[in-house]
Amino acid sequence: MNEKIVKLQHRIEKKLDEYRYEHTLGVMYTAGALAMCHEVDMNEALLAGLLHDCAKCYPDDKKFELCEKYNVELSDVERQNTALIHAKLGAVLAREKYGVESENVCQAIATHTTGAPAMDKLQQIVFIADYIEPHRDRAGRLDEIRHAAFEDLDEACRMILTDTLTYLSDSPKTIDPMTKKTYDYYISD
Ligand code: DGI
Ligand code: FE
Ligand code: FE
Repeated sequence: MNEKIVKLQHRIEKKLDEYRYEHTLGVMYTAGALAMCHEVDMNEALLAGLLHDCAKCYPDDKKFELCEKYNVELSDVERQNTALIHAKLGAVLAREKYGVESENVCQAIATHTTGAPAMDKLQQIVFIADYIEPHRDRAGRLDEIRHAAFEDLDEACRMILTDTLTYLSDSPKTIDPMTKKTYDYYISD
């Protein structure tokens, strides 16, 4: 784990509440382990895991203010479902505030909530690690998905997308078009 990541860890700790910081460390180490397993750059996975929720704990008005400042364009669905904003905003903060130079890392942060069609391995790893990290305990069949994640990234994505779509369909939340596009891509693949 490189020195840059250790330094950033202290900055991120100050920006998150206790639960979110513990979750973040879980995602970081899970992403690192998945990277080892699937031959992806470990430091990129650790960095993306560490920063994936860096914009999560700002109040909504601050999120909107930061989006304006950094020219992050929001869709109507994002404006109405503010829990979605932290992914795109987090990618921009990673670049502008935390000095991340890797576009791959920023992209993996941007897509960690909805996924995206044809994700690269780093994107898949962050998307999956967010769902399976050790503190997560609410979703169904977590043991099965955790096992699949170390065998087959596409299969783990399919399982997560299937369960997420079912979960969102049962809730009053609007399904983001990107969530649906990602689902269609992986399920019909
Ligand atoms: O940030 P985390 O809690 O670690 O996890 P996340 O980035 O996957 O965000 C989860 C939140 O995003 C949760 O409140 C559900 C919401 N979400 C994910 N996909 C969609 C969605 N909300 C809406 N409205 N539509 C989606 O497609
Ligand atoms: Fe998130
Ligand atoms: Fe997360």
